[in-house]
Amino acid sequence: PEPPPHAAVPQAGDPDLVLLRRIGVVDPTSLDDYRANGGYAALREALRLGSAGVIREVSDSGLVGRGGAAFPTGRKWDGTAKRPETPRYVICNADESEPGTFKDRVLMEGDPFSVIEALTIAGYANNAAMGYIYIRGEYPRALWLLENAIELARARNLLGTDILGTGFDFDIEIRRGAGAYICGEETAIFNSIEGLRGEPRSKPPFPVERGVFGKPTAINNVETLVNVLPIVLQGGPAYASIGTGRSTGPKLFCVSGAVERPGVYEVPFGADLRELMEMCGGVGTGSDGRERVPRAVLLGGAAGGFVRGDELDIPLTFEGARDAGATLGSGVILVLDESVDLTAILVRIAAFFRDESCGQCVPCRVGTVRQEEALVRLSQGTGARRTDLALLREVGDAMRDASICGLGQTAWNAVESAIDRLGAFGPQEEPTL
Ligand code: L3W
Ligand code: SF4
Repeated sequence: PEPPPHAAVPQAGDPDLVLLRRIGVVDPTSLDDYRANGGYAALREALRLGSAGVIREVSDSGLVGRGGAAFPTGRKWDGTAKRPETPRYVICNADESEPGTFKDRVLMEGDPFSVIEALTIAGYANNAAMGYIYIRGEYPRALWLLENAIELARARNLLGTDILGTGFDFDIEIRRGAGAYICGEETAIFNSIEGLRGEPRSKPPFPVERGVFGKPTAINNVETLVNVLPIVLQGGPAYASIGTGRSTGPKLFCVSGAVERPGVYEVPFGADLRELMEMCGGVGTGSDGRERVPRAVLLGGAAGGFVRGDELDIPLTFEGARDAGATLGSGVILVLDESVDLTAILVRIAAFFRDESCGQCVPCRVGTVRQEEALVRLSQGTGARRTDLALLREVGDAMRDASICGLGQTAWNAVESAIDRLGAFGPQEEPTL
C-alpha cells in the first residue's frame, strides 16, 4: 500500500498551518469529518457575500496563481465573470506534472473536500454552470478520493441544483490525463476535455474570453483554489497581511533531494531559502557519514533554474526570486549535493522536454532535440565544446522567443542557469558557432 499523504508533510498536525492544516488530521473519505474541521464554512460565507463580494475579497487578498506564472486570481475571475457569453466554466488544473512537484497531490489526497469546496466557490463567483477537475492519470488515489468527495457532496446538496436552497446550480466532473506533461498547459487541457489532441492553443485569446468549448473559463491550479477558502473566511485584507506586499499568503514548497526531511512545507511568503532548508533539517550527512555540502538548488523544477549552494539567502517570494534571476515556479526546491552528476541531470531534463514536446511548433519540436544532442556530446566529451555551448545558447534563445507555449519557452531555463550560474561544462568563453 502507498504511504498516507501526511507522510510527505513533516509539519502535519501543526495547528498554525493554513493550507495543510487538515492533512493527517481529517479522514479524507468523510464529509462529516471535513465539516467537523471547519469544512464548508467558506461556501456558506461565499453564498452570503455574493459573487461580486467573493471576487472583491479574492482581489483584495492579492492571491496570485500557484501553478508557476503568478497571475492575479482576482483579475482572472473578474474577467471571466464579466463576459457576456454563457455558459461559463471553471476548471481546477490538477495535472501536476512538473518534475519535483507533489503539493497538489498532498492536498487532493489529504484534504479532497477542500478542493471540491474551493472549486464550488470559484463556480459561484464566476457564475459558471459547470466545473471540471483535470487530474493527471498517475494519481489514482487522488482520483478516487475526489470522486468520493463529489458523490458525498452531491448527496448533501453541496453540489447539484439549488445548492443549500440558494438557487445556485453547479456540478463538477473529473477528466483524467493520460501521462502527457503538456496536458497541464491550460489550453491543452481545453483541447483534451473537448476530445481533441492535447496541444496548446495560441494565446490570446486568453481563457477568460475563450476557454473550454470556446466559452469564458477560469482555470486555476489546485493550490490556488485551496487558498480561496481562508480568503473568504478571513477576508481579503487579512489574508494580504500574510507574506510580503507582492507575494501574499502562505505558500507550499516541495522540497526533495539532499535534505534530511524532504516533503511538502507550508511557509508564509518571505522566508528565505536558507530558513526553509533549515526547517527541512539541512542537507545532513551522506550515506558515507560525511557532512553533505549543498552544491546547487533547482528552483521551479525542470522549467525553472539553478541557484548555487552559496546563494541560499534568496527570498522565497515571486519578486525576490525574480530579482535574484531565479523563479519560484510551482514551488519545487530540489537540493543537489556535491555527489550529484550535474551533467547527467541536465541530459535528463533535456530528454524530458524532448519527450514531452507536443511537436506542434518547430522551435520546440526541433530545439528540444538539438538541445539534448548537444548536452549528450558535452557530457561525453565528444564534439566541439565551444561550438556546442554556442549552439545551446542559440537554440535556447530561439525556443524561448518563438515557441507557442510555456514548455518550449522554458525548456532551456535550467540548462542556461547551470551553464551561467553553476559553471557547468567549465568557464565560459565568447560563444561562437
Ligand atoms: C487574462 C490576460 N488572463 C495571462 C492568464 C493565463 C494563465 C495565467 C498565466 O504558465 C507557467 C510557467 C512555469 N488576461 C492574461 C491572462 N493570463 N495573461 O494567467 O499565464 P501565462 O501565459 O503567463 O503562463 P502559463 O502558460 O499558464 C506557465 C509553469 O507554468 N510550468 C509548469 C507548471 C507546472 C505545474 C505543476 O506541475 N503543477 O504548475 C511550465 O512552464 O512555471 O511559469 O491562466 O490564461 N491578459
Ligand atoms: Fe507543443 Fe512545444 Fe510548441 Fe508548446 S512549445 S505548443 S509543447 S511544440
